[in-house]
Amino acid sequence: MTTTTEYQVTGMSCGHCETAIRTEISEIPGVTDIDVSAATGRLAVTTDKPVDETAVLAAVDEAGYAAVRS
Ligand SMILES: [Cu+2]
Repeated sequence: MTTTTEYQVTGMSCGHCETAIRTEISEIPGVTDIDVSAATGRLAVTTDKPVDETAVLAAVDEAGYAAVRS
């Protein structure tokens, strides 16, 4: 079973931002899909097991952006 959680990211402006976030999120165990848009700030993370929300937020922070659960 997969679960998708959505977040709102601030600070993204282009495709490089999307890639930076995608790279960090993909390192979280259990992540199977990532949908991120600099245009809308929307980040959707699909996982095949329960994933700590704080791990996602920390990964976004690591990439240099800020996110909140939406
Ligand atoms: Cu950018």
